[in-house]
Amino acid sequence: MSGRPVLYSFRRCPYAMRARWAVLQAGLLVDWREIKLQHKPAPMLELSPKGTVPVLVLADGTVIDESLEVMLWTLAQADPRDLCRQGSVSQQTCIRELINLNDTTFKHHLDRFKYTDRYPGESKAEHQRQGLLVLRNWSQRIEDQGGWLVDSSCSLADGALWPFVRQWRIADPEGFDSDPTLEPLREWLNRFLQDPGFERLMQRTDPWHPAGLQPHFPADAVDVPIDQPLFHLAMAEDWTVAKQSGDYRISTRGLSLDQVGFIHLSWLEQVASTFDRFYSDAGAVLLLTIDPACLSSPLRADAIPSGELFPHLYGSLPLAAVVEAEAYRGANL
Ligand SMILES: N[C@@H](CCC(=O)N[C@@H](CS)C(=O)NCC(=O)O)C(=O)O
Repeated sequence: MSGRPVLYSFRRCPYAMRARWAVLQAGLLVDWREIKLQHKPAPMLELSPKGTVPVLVLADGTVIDESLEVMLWTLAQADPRDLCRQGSVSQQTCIRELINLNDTTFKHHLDRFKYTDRYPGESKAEHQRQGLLVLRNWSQRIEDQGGWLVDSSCSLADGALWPFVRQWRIADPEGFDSDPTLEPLREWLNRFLQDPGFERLMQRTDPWHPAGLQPHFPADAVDVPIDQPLFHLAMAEDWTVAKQSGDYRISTRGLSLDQVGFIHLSWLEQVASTFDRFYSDAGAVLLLTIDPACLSSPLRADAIPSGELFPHLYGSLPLAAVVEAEAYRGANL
């Protein structure tokens, strides 16, 4: 046993997709049990007799078997982009209402439009009409709010809905792609589909068996050992701001934690090449030495496109975790 939460999942299920999306956002690693809907594993059914995915089983045995609850638990561990809009009750209400509309009305019409043969006597055209009313409403919202459903940045509502909008598009690609009123919604959906996270959350693995391989999700990531120091190159002026405000919230040169969702870190042997790639023409640069044992936000080493793993911190960097901040000018100086 790894001590990680266990996630029972099914690759193409939109509910499981949104749960895995939240796991990616929070910087967590979970033990990944891919299931076949026709052959659900007995241990899953013992824990959650209703037999739907996703199911998340925590280290203390707690079972979470509703996808929205899985997302909320996951983002309670870390929510570096404030997807849950902690500071705004009205935005939280808006998020709940949007998700509720998706999970009830929209899903109802989506199922009957997509799988009409499973619903004898139902009118495909009528469910298409009703589903499109919802989609057009979301599209208009996205336009009005400046790119996302709740405001001008991604929220829990966006993360919870996009797998279902994707399903609608799969059911009717020509209609979805040619409807001018859906243009903002198409752009919004494409942001999810073109994000590298999409490939990661659609990774494949064999159906789980107790005697087989025990993969984790995301499969390209690994835990970060907490007995080796971590490093971060910081612009001197950003470090000055952090010392005044109490924590450091820059992801990498010119990008904030809020924008990226994690802080880029390096292991010692990666510092010089990171400097050469991104900081060699910068002004005053500091090398921060970080004690990972002093961090409480999740740490996960994620693969960049070349396959190289880099440690990432899914939260702000507390000043107390920085054991040294010294000027850095590259390996050869
Ligand atoms: N309300 C549940 C719904 C989950 C759900 O219906 N998942 C489908 C797969 S997309 C499922 O497991 N169906 C069981 C089956 O088809 O046997 C949630 O949000 O987690």
